Amino acid sequence: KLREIPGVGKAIAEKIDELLQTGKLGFLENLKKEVPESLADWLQVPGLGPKKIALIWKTLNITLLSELEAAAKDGKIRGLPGMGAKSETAILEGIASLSRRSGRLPLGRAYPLAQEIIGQLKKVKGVVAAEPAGSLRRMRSTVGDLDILVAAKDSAAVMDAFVNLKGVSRVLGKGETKASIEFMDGVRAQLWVHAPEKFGTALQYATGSKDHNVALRQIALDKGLSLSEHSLTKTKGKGEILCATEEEVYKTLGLPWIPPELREDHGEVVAAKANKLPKLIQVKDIKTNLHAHSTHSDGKLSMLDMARAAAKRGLKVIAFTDHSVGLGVANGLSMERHKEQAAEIKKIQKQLGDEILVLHATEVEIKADGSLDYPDDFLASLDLVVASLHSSLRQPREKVTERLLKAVQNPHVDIIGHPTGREIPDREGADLDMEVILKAAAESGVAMEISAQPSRLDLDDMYARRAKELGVLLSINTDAHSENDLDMLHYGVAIARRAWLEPKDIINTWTAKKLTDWLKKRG
Ligand code: DGT
Ligand code: CA
Ligand code: ZN
Repeated sequence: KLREIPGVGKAIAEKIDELLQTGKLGFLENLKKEVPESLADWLQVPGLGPKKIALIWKTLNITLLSELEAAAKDGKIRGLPGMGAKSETAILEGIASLSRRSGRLPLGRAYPLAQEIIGQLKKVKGVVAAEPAGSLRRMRSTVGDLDILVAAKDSAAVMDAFVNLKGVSRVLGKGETKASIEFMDGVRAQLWVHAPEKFGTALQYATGSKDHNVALRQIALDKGLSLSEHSLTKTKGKGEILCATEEEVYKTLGLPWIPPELREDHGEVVAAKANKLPKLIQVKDIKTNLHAHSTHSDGKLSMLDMARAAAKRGLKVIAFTDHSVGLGVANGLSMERHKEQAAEIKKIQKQLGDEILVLHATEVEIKADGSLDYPDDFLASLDLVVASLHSSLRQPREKVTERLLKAVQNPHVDIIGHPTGREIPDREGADLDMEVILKAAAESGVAMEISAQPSRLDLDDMYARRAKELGVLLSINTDAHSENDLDMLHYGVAIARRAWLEPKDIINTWTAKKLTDWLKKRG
């Protein structure tokens, strides 16, 4: 019957038959004798295909990824037909990006995956609660693995559901209340099941960070208590306190509940003791989107549709920051085309009324020499200017810092977009002297962006927190190219929370009036 399937001929049918009968495939075994299996790893290196791999393997007689890397470093690839010094650099960069990729998982991938898993686990009978924990709950921009906590009286059913999730390739461990799995793409997830009356201590423990937990355990000890995953117990005599919620854990230790994004032992325990925790920014505080694209450059929606989508999400202002002329790949606008855009904004503003205010803006390229892609008088004529680095990111530290400084100090620039230019997980940001940049930003009054695009999250929390300390304003934007992108805002807000930012630190919390007054003053 196999041969009735379109595309399955005699050869394939025979192979399937052989696999089913013997569990082996002679054809594959022969191939494995001909071609070393480790060469398959090379295929993961971006830019390396079977032909080049065969050439390198047969001429240099190497088969391991580590040997390939060494050969590229020693300049042994450039002598091969069709290869040059550039190929060697490309191979080395490809291998470097591979090792980054196989390391930590971007939050933008981990978060939706965890939501999906949690949704599945919540359907299991007897599950009272299911929550993310670990670095995922603390919303780090990358996570090592997914930690998920479930409250249930009986663990068996939920453990089974977990190891049988769609896409699981390996079960790394499965006990009574703890299991660990690996998905096809190498992502790992852990499940911990606890009784509902102990869920508070369990969630607190598993959320971490490790350093935060160490600090809490010390506070517990000072109070004559020992804090564990299961409970708080008296160190002298008998007595056990069970906590169903995290609030009870912190309260028992004499502390207010600490938001997970702060739990890095970066001063939050001291602040909590003194009742001086920041009033962290929330998604609902954000009233404007000051970095968005339309079909005028590389966005997917017309300005009208995009503005409506933003208004639907409660935003009061949207700035269209389509790309500037030099970014040809993104259909950057000439000054001539800006006239059309200005006319269209006038028209759609009438249609939109006071639903949302549309600003005529630009995302202007910071060119390799530090100059901007439009002349100053043109920038002055726009409502708002975002300046961003998209090219020549690998310039030496001094040069690229100097280049960004020029943009920071240009009085017409209002926001520096995704300042380091990093892309998670493949591309590291420019080698900037951020301390110098942030001090200059404090002086010039330019706002530094926290890009909410999950592939950017740039500035990241450490820099954003330093920015606040130095008195720099921040701006959280989605850099939206589609309607869906508008829903990525919460990632940017999470990074801002990790940076201890409050509504007053972020220009997107301002009213339309306050914002436009600020923009006019800046010129
Ligand atoms: P990751 O996965 O590398 O991004 O980082 P985490 O923070 O998720 O760490 P992970 O997955 O090793 O452990 C999950 C949580 O378990 C962690 O946030 C806190 C808790 N934990 C792990 N090891 C220890 C430990 O040695 N002591 C304490 N107190 N807690 C720990
Ligand atoms: Ca983890
Ligand atoms: Zn952009």
